[in-house]
Amino acid sequence: MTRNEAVSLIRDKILESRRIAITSHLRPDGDSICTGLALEGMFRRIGKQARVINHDPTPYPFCHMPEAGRIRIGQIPPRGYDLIILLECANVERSGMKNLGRIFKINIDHHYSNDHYADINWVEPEAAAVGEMAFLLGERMGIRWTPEIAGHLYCAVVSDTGSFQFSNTTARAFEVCHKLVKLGASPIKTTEFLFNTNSPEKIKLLAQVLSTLQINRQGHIATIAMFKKNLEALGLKEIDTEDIMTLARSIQGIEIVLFFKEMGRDKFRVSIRSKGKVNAAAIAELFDGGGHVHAAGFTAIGRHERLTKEIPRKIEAILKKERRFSRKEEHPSAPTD
Ligand SMILES: [Mn+2]
Repeated sequence: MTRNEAVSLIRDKILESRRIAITSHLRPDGDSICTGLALEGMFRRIGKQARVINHDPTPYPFCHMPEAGRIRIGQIPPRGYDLIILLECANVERSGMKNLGRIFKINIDHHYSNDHYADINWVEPEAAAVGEMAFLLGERMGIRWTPEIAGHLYCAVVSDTGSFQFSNTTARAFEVCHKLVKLGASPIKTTEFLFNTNSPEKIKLLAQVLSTLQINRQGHIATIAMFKKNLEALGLKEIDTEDIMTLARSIQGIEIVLFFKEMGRDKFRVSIRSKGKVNAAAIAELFDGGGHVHAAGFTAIGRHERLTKEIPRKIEAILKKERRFSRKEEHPSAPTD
């Protein structure tokens, strides 16, 4: 199905629906939260009953948006909605929602790994954010925009592109943001809100996490770690750590950052960020995870000391093999070694 076909089907389904629930993945991020609120606003403008219902609470700083109070936390009731839109969910389980079996589902995502499980699937890995996709949908629906809706979509794109720094920053992302600013989104307000609201505890945490920095001998894989005790000592709960990874990735020569977040005893969520030709999603898949080309993740079980040695070593071996292979591809007549 082409994008055009998917967007038309989605538009028609929305128009014929009365009560629409919008949900996103567990531990929702700026893109999924702001896009959810924007879609809710868009659908209400065309007379629909719409509501964002997320399984997990809204994290900082998004919980401080005045509209965050509109988000319901919990389960989508099995009756009462005739359409559910799932944002950035590779499968229904990712939403944390149960008993959605019979309700019509639309799956909107910009990640490579997606099970295409819904009645309509619009999966576009080239999109910078689902916020960008929601804007294209709104244009097709002829939505009369408000500064509030434009602001949410702009915030979604800025948040997912790391303020237009990541590799997903495309001409179309700029084009969409250009239109959103014209429609009333405020770049300065968004930047202040997203990036200049750190608490002192967050900066102390940043220092602790960066002090765990290890770099492999070749100098291209950086490892950092965050333990539960770090968060507890500072009285922090779930916290956005994207900026900490961005700092580790700013080290010259670093192509991959592995961020180990302790989830439980000997259990870590490992976030991967990569640069250039290194495919983070492909690496994550080797460890049963998934994600984007430059941002992915997986779960690892074992002692931290052992994992931070073994995992970079495995990745080194894979990269070495891949690079030898691609060199041969580029120079087919080169002697094999
Ligand atoms: Mn996103």
